[in-house]
Order: sequence, then structure tokens, then C-alpha cells
Amino acid sequence: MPSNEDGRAIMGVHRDGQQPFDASAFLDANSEARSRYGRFNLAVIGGTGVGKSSLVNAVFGRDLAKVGTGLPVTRGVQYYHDDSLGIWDIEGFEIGSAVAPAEQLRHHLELIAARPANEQVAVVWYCLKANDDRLTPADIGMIRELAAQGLPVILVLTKVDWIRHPITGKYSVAQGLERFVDWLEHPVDEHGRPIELPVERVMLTSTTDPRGKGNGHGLGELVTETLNLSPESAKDAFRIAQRLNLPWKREMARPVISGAAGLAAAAAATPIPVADAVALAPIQIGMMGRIAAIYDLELKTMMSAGALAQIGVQISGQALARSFIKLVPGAGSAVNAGVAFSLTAATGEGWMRLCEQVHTGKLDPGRISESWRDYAPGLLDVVRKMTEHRIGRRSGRP
Ligand SMILES: Nc1nc2c(ncn2[C@@H]2O[C@H](COP(=O)(O)OP(=O)(O)OP(=O)(O)O)[C@@H](O)[C@H]2O)c(=O)[nH]1
Ligand SMILES: [Mg+2]
Repeated sequence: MPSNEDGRAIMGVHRDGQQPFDASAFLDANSEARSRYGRFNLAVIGGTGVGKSSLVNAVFGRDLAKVGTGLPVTRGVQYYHDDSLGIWDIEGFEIGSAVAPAEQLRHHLELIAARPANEQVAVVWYCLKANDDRLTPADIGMIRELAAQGLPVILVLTKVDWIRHPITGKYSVAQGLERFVDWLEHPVDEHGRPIELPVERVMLTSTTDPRGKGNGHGLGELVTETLNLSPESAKDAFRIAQRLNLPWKREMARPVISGAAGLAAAAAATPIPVADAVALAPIQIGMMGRIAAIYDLELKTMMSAGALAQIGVQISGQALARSFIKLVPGAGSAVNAGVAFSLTAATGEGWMRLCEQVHTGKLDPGRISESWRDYAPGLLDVVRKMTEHRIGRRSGRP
């Protein structure tokens, strides 16, 4: 296999004058984006069996305890992570210990604070079984300790049993739980004196119905509030790590696509004769690597070098671009720029849809390169993009 001057392997084929394709550009863009977005760290605190792991699996779509790298940090505290997600799994407190629960937790938090920056907690889910419908002094003490450390706390009531009214179809919860939620709004002690309870939100959740079926309840609200409470610097990482809200990912992908389309237009508008598919390929491949990162797809382990190269060759050899960009010789750089913009935007949209299919498990990662043909833009897509682009420009939109 040939290699370029910095020694990296060049993959791809020379066919009717096509340039060889360097698949590492794909991987570099992907891993660079993944490390830039960083990791979202969540602390999940609650007694054994309250449903912490089920909640994490439901929201993030993976069982980190099984697939991630885990280590018991200290008794009752585990840290599991992959690239985009870290879970501090904290098992309430040790019953019968001479150390008060809040103090035990303070020790745990000190331990976490001494860890590297990419392991620091962004948000806490303090989990309680809904049918316990009360807070113990230990719970209150621990919640105050978390807030004292500046951590945003969501009180997550788990295993909520939702009852569907047979006539109205409305869902409700047991009266005892309703009273508890009311109490949490303005908590008071048995003498009616207010209790300081620094929780930011109370969320009612279930991951299944009581028969172990269905998709659960309240999880969409939980991800929305978790995002709201995340520090700004952890928001993108959370949008990437979670699996319940696809529109967030599209919102992140769209500016990446329009940025790349703009770059492609600029490249095509230069007077030197580089405005063809080969010049656009690095821009498009970088864009695709970044979009894959937004869908939490790690191309390096998901795709073989051969499969990556296959997509790369398709892109850098896009017959469409070749014929299209040179369609009207002498028509001027505006036409070329418009085509380059539209082709790149359409490529980005197609790749985004493909990534969505992989992310939601509808497409096997092993079939990305053979499926790309179905998502790669055709002539009509490009023409449609050109029209949109022109209309957008005329109406003052970018
Ligand atoms: N009915 C019902 N059962 C649930 C729900 N969530 C979890 N469970 C069940 O509760 C049990 C414990 O759930 P886990 O998610 O393992 O709880 P955990 O807090 O991680 O437990 P430990 O790791 O042992 O501390 C499992 O059998 C789950 O299937 C729920 O929303 N409703
Ligand atoms: Mg667990």
C-alpha cells in the first residue's frame, strides 16, 4: 500500500484518473470532533434496586456497566465511561456506618473532585423509589451536601406507576405520590416549619410499566431538564450522549453542514481550476466525520478501512460533481460555487440521515458503505438545494 509523506497509508483506487483517497481524513475529523465535544458526566445516586441502571440505559441507550470501562473508585462508588458519557454510580450510603450519610457523600465528592477535568459531574440524578413517597433525613442531608458543592440536583422519582383512566385516557399517579410531589414543592417538617431542600427539579419517571413492558414515562422531560441544568460547556456532550432526542442532533448537524457548504462554495469560486470533486472531497469528508461524532458514531471501530475508503472514493470521484461543476464552461465562478455549495449540503443531509439510521439501530454499522449509495445525493437533490440556496439568498437568509 502506498503512503504519503507523513507516512500514513493512502487507500483507494486509481480508476479513470481518480485521486487515491486517504481514509484517515475521515477518522481524523471524527476523532477530533469527538474529543472536542467531550464527555458528559452524570452522577446517579440512590439505594440499591431503585432503578438507577435502568434509567441510565433508557436515556443513553447503553448499559455502560456492561460495555463501558468501569472501575470501583471506592466502596459504593463506581465510575463507568465511554468516550461521550461518564456515569458516577453512587449507592446511597452504607447502613450502620458510624459516618453520617451526608459526610460519606462528602468524602465521595472530594474523591471525584480530585479526578481529571473530563470526569467532573455536570448534573446529579438523586433517585428515590416513587412508592416510598417520603424523604428520610439521610436523603435531605445528602441533597444539601450536593447543592453545597454547587451541583444541580434533579430529584428523580423512579418506578412511578402510571394509571390510565379507562374513560378519559388520561394518566395519573397514586394519591400518596401526588401528595408527596405537592409536599416537595414546599417541604415542611412535622411542625409545619419549612425545610431547606435544594433540588432544582422533581421528575416522575418509569422505564417500563409494572409488567416490565412499554417504553416508560417522563424520560423525555428528564432529558430536557438535564440539558437545561447542564453547564454550558457540557451541553453538546449531553446532546450527543443521550439517545432520546433526535432533533437536538439535527440542530447540531445543520450548522456543520452549512459551514462545510460555505467552504465548498468558496473553494469552487477561486479562479484557479480546482473547482472539482477532488477539491471538495476533504471538505465533505471532514463534514461527514463531524456529523458522525454528533450521532456518537465512532467510525474507527465501526468501519473497516476498506469500507471508509469506498465511501471516500465515491465522494472524491463523484461523477455528478465532475459533470455538473464543469457543466457550463465559462459560466463563471458563481455557478461553480452554487453547485459546490448545493452538492456539499445535499451530501451532508444524506449522511446525516444515514447516521440517524445507524444511531437508532435501524442500520447495521457494518452496512454503512454499501448503504451510502441509497443516501448519497442524486442530481435532483442537488438541483433542489441550488433552488433553496438561491431563494434563501434572495430572501436574505444565509
Ligand atoms: N416496574 C418497574 N420496574 C423497574 C423500573 N425500573 C427498573 N425496574 C426494575 O427494578 C430492578 C432494579 O433496577 P436497576 O436499574 O438494576 O436498579 P439499580 O438502582 O441500578 O440497582 P443496583 O445497581 O443494584 O443498585 C430491575 O429488576 C428493573 O427491571 C420501572 O420503571 N418500573
Ligand atoms: Mg445498577
